[in-house]
Amino acid sequence: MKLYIGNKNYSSWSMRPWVLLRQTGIPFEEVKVLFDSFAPESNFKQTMRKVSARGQVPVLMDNDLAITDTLAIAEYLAENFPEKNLWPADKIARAKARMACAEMHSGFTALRSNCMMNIEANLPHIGQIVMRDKPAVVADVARLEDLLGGLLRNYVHTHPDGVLFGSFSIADAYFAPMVMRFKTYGLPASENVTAYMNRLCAMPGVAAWIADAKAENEFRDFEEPYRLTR
Ligand SMILES: N[C@@H](CCC(=O)N[C@@H](CS)C(=O)NCC(=O)O)C(=O)O
Repeated sequence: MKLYIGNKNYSSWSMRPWVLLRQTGIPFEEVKVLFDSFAPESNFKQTMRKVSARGQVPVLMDNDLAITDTLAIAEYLAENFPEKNLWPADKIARAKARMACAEMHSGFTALRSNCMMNIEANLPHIGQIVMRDKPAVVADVARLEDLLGGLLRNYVHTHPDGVLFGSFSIADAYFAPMVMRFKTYGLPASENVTAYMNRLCAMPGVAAWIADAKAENEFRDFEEPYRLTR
């Protein structure tokens, strides 16, 4: 299988399936298509449109099947590798994990658009301004605390990994880019949620992505609303 991804520093959607594959030891080949721009004539768009008409990353290629959209990729992997328990085994936990991923997929738009993923950057001063001026971001941060805090209270004691549903699942991969945003922008979280974020960052699959992102050195102005120079 091949996974097409964008810049590791910026591409939050790419991070999710990559972390899922790497953390669970499913073999795959990474194909990185660096962002130049998202204009139709850009190298990124021209390259990705040849892979799938949608022209976005991530794309999972399994032989000649191109799967687009992170949730569809995660479901495909869960079906093909049942022994990896990518979703929690318990039906109720699985329903909650799916709810959390679906909410992540379609929600948290204010947080996502005002605090774009930028792993290499350290922007706590921007986080403070955003939290002062953007009530929708404040609401997203509160909702995330509520969601993660609630799951951690219910499940964390069931496994020493201390992740969302006891052992690493699609839900943890789904929230990893959000954790990156909390770190870059110094967003507030409770002690319990902060400890989870730190545990997640230390997991080998997540740590490997972070290390690659920090070493990448491929910066793009259109992904950098807050930095004029580096
Ligand atoms: N819902 C899609 C979102 C994918 C997405 O927005 N990818 C971004 C990179 S993180 C992209 O390819 N942007 C280029 C564009 O929209 O033209 C998914 O879950 O995979």
